[in-house]
Amino acid sequence: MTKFSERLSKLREAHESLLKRKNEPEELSNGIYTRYKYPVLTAGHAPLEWRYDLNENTNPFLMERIMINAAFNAGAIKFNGKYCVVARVEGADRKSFFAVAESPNGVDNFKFWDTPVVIPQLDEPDTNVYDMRLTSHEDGWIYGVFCTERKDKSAPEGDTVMAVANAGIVRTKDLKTWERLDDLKSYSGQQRNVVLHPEFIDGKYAFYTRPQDGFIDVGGGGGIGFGLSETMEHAEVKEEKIIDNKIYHTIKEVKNGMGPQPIKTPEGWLCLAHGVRNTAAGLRYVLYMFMTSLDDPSEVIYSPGGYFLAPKCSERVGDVSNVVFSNGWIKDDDGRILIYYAASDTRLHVAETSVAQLVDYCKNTPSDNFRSDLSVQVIINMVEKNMSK
Ligand code: M1P
Repeated sequence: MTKFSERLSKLREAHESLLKRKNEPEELSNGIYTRYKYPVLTAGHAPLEWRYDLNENTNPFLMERIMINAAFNAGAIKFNGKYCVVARVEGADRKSFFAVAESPNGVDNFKFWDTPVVIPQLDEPDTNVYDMRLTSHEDGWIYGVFCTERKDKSAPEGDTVMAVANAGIVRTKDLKTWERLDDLKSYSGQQRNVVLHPEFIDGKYAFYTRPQDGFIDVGGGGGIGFGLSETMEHAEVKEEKIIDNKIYHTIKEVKNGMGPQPIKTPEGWLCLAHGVRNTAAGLRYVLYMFMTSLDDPSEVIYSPGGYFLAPKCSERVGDVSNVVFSNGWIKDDDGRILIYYAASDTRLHVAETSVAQLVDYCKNTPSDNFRSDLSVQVIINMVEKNMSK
């Protein structure tokens, strides 16, 4: 065996064993959801064929020619009986792209398809693309709404940072061929974290938006907006109503954004979102939930206080530490829900729960009363209730 083939077989063995690793649920959960121990996707899951020139003549040292940095924020969908995620994969060159990975059970054995997703370009190409939300719409298409980032043309000379974010839109029937549609047109500045609602509202397409004045800072904008568009081919939201705002001294004080497409339940739409606050150590991203009315998804009917899921232990460390972010979840026919959440912009995890648990959580978790003394009163009420048993 040559050194090359010896190294190749070791690489293949390590890759196989990572992909085949069985995941384990945590032993004692909080009753709301159960985290799984291992990330379901990491940079190491990327196929060797993406990273190595496997020809001994042209790559005698069997070097990684293309390094993959991270695999994280993923849209998710059950497709042909398989649990599929469309992950944000980031190369060493800092460019993100999309790639589909599938699993037979949703909690382990995720394997990337042979090649990354090809996103057709518009007249002005995307510099970077990320965070695709997948919506299986009642019009029959699967839509992917993602963030497209381009250099800000109004940036002063020498400014190599200023960028503009907007919602790019693609659609597919097979997760393989993606048709590019016009980017979302809106009138409230930049957009990130845009999500398509799965049903028509008043015969129109409905979008959750996140207007923002700048690329990072939402400025005077922010909050989760809601607006309607006549078409998807040339999506245009003329008016945005803020349905869930950022609020002083809460987990969403700095900004927030919708997570995956909402899940319909007999009691309302389950919505998962992320909230951001500032700390001396930088921004902290957590997940939170709310429910909206079945009759009017722009009306919030339950708003549990505080975070739903926050970065814990090793999840707290990564390229952008102290971040959890989710743009994908899957509901099974039996009501099981798998929440795909990414840790610190580096890897993808899964937590398991159910429609019944999440509805109970949204209806019965005390809301935020915005003051310490009122939080104390909520605890005392609970203690008194327990003592009177
Ligand atoms: O780095 C944390 C997250 O930052 C952005 O989210 P938001 O627009 O709410 O600040 C996104 O770039 C997201 O991908 C990233 O995980």
